[in-house]
Amino acid sequence: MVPTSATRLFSGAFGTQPSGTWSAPGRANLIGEHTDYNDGFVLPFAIEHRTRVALGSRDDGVVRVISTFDENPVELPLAQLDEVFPDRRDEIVEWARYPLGVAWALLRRTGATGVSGVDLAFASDVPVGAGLSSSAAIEGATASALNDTWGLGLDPVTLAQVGRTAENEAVGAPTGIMDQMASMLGRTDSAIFLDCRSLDARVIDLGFADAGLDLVVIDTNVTHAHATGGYRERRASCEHGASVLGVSALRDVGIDDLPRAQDLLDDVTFRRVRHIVTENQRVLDTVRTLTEEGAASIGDLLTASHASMRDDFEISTLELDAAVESALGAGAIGARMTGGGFGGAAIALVPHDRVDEVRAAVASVFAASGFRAPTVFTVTPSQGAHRDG
Ligand code: GAF
Repeated sequence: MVPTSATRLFSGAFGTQPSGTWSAPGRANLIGEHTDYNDGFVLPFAIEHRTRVALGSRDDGVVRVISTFDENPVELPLAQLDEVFPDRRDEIVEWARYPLGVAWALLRRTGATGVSGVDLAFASDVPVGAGLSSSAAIEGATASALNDTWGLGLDPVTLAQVGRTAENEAVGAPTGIMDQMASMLGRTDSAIFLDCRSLDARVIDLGFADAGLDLVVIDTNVTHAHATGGYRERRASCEHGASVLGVSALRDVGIDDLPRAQDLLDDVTFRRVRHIVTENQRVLDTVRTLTEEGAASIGDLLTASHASMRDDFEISTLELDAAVESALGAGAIGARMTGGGFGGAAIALVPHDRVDEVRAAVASVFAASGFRAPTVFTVTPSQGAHRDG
């Protein structure tokens, strides 16, 4: 096994060699924001930044986790996971709720008994708090490792559902399923077109390199906290809108229904609903445009998505707006914030020879505005979760 920071952490902390390593990526969302929990459409892709886990079995039914975030191991008998989650989760240090929550959700879903204890050591290069889903990466890596080790035989979509259960119930963040699906199903140079109602997933070729485009991430380094506050509120507004309109989810509201929705809803709820309805349409339009015309033609859809999140859904920030505007001004063909919002990162689709200009423009606008310096880097659509060694 090639030594990695996860295997080194494992042997340093546990004094033995792991029996295997697995990894799962973070994701960027090309388009389709807050549509997942409305049963709608999303088009995310896995990025090359990954969380790696080294695993060794134990014969005492105990799970021990350690990570480069926090080198103090957290230890619990598997039989006690049910006592801790969900009600006593506060007793577990926050990062460890993700892997322990996945173990809990896996055992609950499968009813498996008599599985071995495990030591797990995690190392991640997915930026935390950037809206690039470091949480789905740790969930996907854990779910893949335990699925193989415990011989559960679950498929990637089921593992994504397990990850979402962990996030919703063990961690307590009321998210949809987009991030876990992207992390499990990601493919090189492709995005995953996901129908969040049926969970049908189609691999869509992005062809960025052939179109001479780079996907640039602008991490504002302003941390989001969607477990509370804004994310939860937006979700509640969408549910309220759906219930007034008499549908089970906003997926069932079409563009033609918007005039009626405007008559029935208060202004704020109407704008939240309009974002979801138009964003679903933009995802469908983006998939069609990618397939028929190629990546060079999707820029305006990305930028329109940002405007909708800024003006209707109101989840952007001054930093994200500045990132989008300065990238567009320096030659990006489209740009938008990505992820849950209230901070985190924007993405920009940029002709290869304009990337340095975009980088410089964003840095200079941030400095002139007195914002914290952003981190700007390119990402490549990458492979989803797998066993590494
Ligand atoms: C976060 C959530 F985890 C996703 O489920 C999704 O709702 C996203 O915000 C917004 O599109 O990443």
